[in-house]
Amino acid sequence: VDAAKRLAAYTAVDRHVQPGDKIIGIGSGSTVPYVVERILQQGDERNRDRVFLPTGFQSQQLITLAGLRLGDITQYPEIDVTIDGADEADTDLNCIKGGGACQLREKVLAEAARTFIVVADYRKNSTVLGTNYTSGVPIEVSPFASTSVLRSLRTKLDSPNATLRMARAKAGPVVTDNSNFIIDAPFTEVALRKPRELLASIKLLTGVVEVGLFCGVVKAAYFGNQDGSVTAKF
Ligand code: DER
Repeated sequence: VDAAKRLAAYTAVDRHVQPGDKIIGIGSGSTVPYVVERILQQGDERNRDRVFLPTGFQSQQLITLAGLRLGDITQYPEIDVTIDGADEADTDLNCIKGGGACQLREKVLAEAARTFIVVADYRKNSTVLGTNYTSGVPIEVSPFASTSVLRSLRTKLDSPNATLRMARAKAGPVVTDNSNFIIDAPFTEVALRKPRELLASIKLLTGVVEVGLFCGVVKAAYFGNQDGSVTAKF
């Protein structure tokens, strides 16, 4: 799986991080370290006058530990290219994101980018969302509203198994980089076949900060395969 992640990341960087690209968004998760690895291989000369924008604390650490210059979205509101992972992508490049609980900042940097690219291993390459990623749609919510959002998801949006994401290495719920909670909400295949509509209906719930459905924002997705090939979706 790691070889597949590296393959996807290297292909994406080689095709979409050009010499003229100076403002670069770096996503979150276990695939993006290979993106940074490949960018470093482009050499100090090329990276010296580039700025790298993070999508959370992990991404920030990745950039600083690589010795790359850290920037902020408030300084650089227009990004040349953002590359990020995904939990799943369908045929139309709609994605479920938020397995790493970073989807708010990820979506801000995805929408601010001229080009937004997804990189993943073969397990994320689906026809319909929810086929391979079955934990549910990650939804960032205000802690104050988390109980009412849970109730609305269960009673109004047909997600009876929606649950608050609990931390493993910390007592209590997962707390995001924005001091919010995450709810994972499984939906039916029928609902996930219309991700834009589902996204809109979830966003309307009071207390929802951001939804881990990325629709109409991915320019291309690269999936590393077990046989050493790469599948590209546009
Ligand atoms: O939370 C996210 O959307 C991250 O990009 C993450 O889930 C990507 O998954 P990965 O660890 O397989 O790259």
